[in-house]
Formats: sequence, structure tokens, C-alpha cells
Amino acid sequence: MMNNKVIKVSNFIDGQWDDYNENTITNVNPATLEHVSTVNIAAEADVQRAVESSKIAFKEWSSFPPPKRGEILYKIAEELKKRKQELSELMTLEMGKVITESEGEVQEAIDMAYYMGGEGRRLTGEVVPSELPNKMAMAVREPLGVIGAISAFNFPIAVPSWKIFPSLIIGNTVVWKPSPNTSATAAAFVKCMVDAGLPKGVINLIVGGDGDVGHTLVTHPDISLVSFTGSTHIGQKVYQSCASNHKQVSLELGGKNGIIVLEDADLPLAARAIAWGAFGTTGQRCTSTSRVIVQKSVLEELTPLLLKEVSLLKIGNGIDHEVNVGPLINSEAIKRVEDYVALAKKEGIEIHCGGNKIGEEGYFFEPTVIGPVSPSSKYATEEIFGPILSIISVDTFEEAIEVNNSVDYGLSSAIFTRDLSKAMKAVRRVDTGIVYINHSTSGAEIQMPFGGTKNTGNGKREAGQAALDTFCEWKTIYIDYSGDLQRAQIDVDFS
Ligand code: UN1
Repeated sequence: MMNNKVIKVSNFIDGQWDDYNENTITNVNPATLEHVSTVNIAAEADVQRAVESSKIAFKEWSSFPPPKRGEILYKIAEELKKRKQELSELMTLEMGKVITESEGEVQEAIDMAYYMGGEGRRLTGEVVPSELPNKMAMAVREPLGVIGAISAFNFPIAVPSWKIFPSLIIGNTVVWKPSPNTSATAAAFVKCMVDAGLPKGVINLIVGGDGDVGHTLVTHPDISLVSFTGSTHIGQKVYQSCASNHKQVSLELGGKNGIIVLEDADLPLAARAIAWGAFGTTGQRCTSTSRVIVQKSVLEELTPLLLKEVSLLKIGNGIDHEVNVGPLINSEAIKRVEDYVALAKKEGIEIHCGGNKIGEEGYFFEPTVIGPVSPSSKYATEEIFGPILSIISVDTFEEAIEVNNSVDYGLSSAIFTRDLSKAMKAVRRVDTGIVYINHSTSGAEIQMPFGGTKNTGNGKREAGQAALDTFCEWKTIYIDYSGDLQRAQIDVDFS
């Protein structure tokens, strides 16, 4: 267990922790409201120092052979493994995630470090035939330079690891601005990287900064690519800033993920998966299930099964291994879910369970199931980012697909059916970046592309092989050893 000492967090720039000063914000444990960390508020000048440091470090880091960079990633994986418990407990204290999920999250970063470490001896390019004789065509991956990574509170280690480790193996350096809410966790993660031998300046950490600090990072001329995970609202601003500064950008934004339950589905299994998808991480995943799109003929059978599963969830302080649902991150999150419930009550929508804040201490809210709601209602279209699940009833398979695809977001969806043909037709027709058959909308694995369509993203992916594409620049190389001037498209003889 962690002791209850307040953790002081400052920037990590150019291989050193900044001197701690009195300009701070305070993070409390959302389960107990106990003071967990005090975070220095970064200034715009700190971003300048950090980018400068990463720019200098890039020269050497990018010149290392990738297997050497891979060795360091393996060492980072080992370091994370050693400190898995400590990091998990800190994460739970700082942002409320239940400890089993925190452990899973640190594991995700360990897996990502090993996976990308392995890329050090792979990092494949392309060698393809030329259309001309005595000529070769190939493409290799080049690093982009300094990456600006901005991450959210809900996955303070795993999601940053999807940004940082692929960036590093390719030879980029990184300036990372985590959510101010999870700064101590971020600092502990960076400490693992440093203790594993990551050279100075390869990772720089900017903590506690507000929107202006974020803006300075996003618009900095020496940042080549911005990788942002957060709300669609802020993500669109980041997108615009990157466009006006001609910067590359990778966006992982909101979700409004649906589970389709067809009439031939294994309903008890669907009920378990829905409860986990909707209330795991207290509904604060971008992959959280927030809509159940169920065929009318099984609505009455599914609803009590689902409510039974929800009633089994143990709510409380996530540090207890028995707890399934922890608190929300802060009082604004409580207010947001309360407003949705108040609206549902006003509109006469049935609240099957939950709907209330729990107790005075901590930001706890009951897992809430409402419906049926209209597919175009606020509950069914807006990202709530909390424990509210809406049920939508549909008549047919066709209607289910249509409703699933009717929202602005496109991260994850799922279908429950025993009919392979329907499952596969649904898989091909849903318009999300991720789709599950007979599983909830959460549970992405690091070796697969992660990302979404429509307002969820911008076509980039941040895990698996696809991450290597996101964080590299392709360089195409032609080698003409004919000793002659051979013109492509002109001197080609296919007669
Ligand atoms: C996120 O919510 O930002 O699939 C990421 C999942 C996790 C990742 C979620 N492995 O839910």
C-alpha cells in the first residue's frame, strides 16, 4: 500500500526534475477526497525548454540503430513490471480507477513496451519491383522529430504508452503533457523510463499546465506531430491549430459506443458484457458502452438480466480488490451525469436503476440504466463519460445497424448474435474503427490498431503496426543502376 504522504510533482525537463515551487494545483483521491498530489503549474516558457531539450536529444536518439532503442524499451518494460503494484495503487489513489483495472492498465503499458521493443529488430519497410529494368524501389520509415503528446485522466499510463513507445522506437523524441489530474502517475511512469536508461531529453514531461500551455505545445514550430487523446470539443481545436501550422496530428476523441443485441443472442452473456462495458471505469472510457440497441422481441427478457448484473456490481473505493465500480473523477463529472438524469426524469424516461449520487464523501454515482430512449435523443447521441446506459429498442437487424451508425462518433461497437452470417454482415456495415462479436465495446489489445472514424478521430491509429505509420514519415528511395537516364512512365516498354 502507498503511504498517505502527499506527492509533489514538477516538470521533468532535460533529464532533471524542475525545482518545486509554490504555484500549484491539488489533486484529491476521488474516493475519499484525501489530498494525493500537489502539482506545479507549468508555464509556456517550460514548454519552450522542453521542446528545445527534445529537439537536441533527437539528433542522437534518432541516430541509434533501432535494436538499441528496442533494448531500452525492453528495460522500460522490466522497470514497469517491477513497479506494477506501486504504479497501479498510485493510479487508483489519484484518479479513482479500481485497482484490478489499474493493474490491467499498467500491464497494457508493459505489453506495449515489449511489443515496440521487438519492432527495433523488425520495423519493416517495402521493397517492390520498379517498372524499369536495373532499378529498385523501396520505402523506409524515418522519424518525424519531436512529438507533442497530450493525454487524458482516464488512462494515465496505457494510452500515453501507445503514443510514447511507438514514437521512441522509430527515433522520435517526446514532450508529454498529461492530464493535470493524473500528474503524479505520469511522473512515476516517466521515472520508470528514466531509471531504465532513457537518455536525457528523449522524454520531457510538462505537468499542471492549462489550455494556454497546451496551445503553446500544439503550435510550437519544432513539434512535428501532435498526438491528442481527449474530448472531441478540444480535439477539434487541436486539429484546427495543427492545420493552420501545417502539423501532423493524431486524434483519439470521444465515443458513443453501442452494443447491438439481436433476438437470437446469448442474452445472459450479453447482459454481463453490457454491464461491464457500461460501468467498467465508471463509464469513463472512450470505449465505454453507452447504448444498448436491442431487438424489441427480446427487450423484456434482456432488461431484468441486465439489471441483475448491474445490481451485482460493488461500488466503492477502488483500492479494495472486491470493488467493481469506483468514483467519477470530480464534482463536474457528478454534475454532468446528474443533469442527464434530471432531463430524463423531466422527459418521463424510465430510470430502471440508479440515478443518484452516493454519499457525501467521494464522487460516487450509481450505475444508471434508462430507456427506452429515442435514438436521436441527447442520451443516445452525446458522450456522457459517466455511468449512464441508454436502452434503444429496434424492430429489425437493418434498423439496429442504422441506429448504431446514426451518431457523430465512431470508436467501437459490438453485436450479440449466434448467427455467423448476421454477425459478419454487421461487422462489415458498422462504421466504427473497432467492432466486437459477442463481447462488450471495451477491451482493446495493444497489438491491434486502435482508433475511430467520424468525430472520434482523423484516420490515424495508435497501437499495433498502424502506430508505426502514425509516428513515422515514409521515405521512398529509387536506385537506378542502369547507368542510363530511364524515365518512369515514358521509357517503359510493355509492348
Ligand atoms: C480509452 O478509453 O481512451 O479498450 C482507451 C479499452 C482499453 C483502452 C481504452 N484497452 O477500453
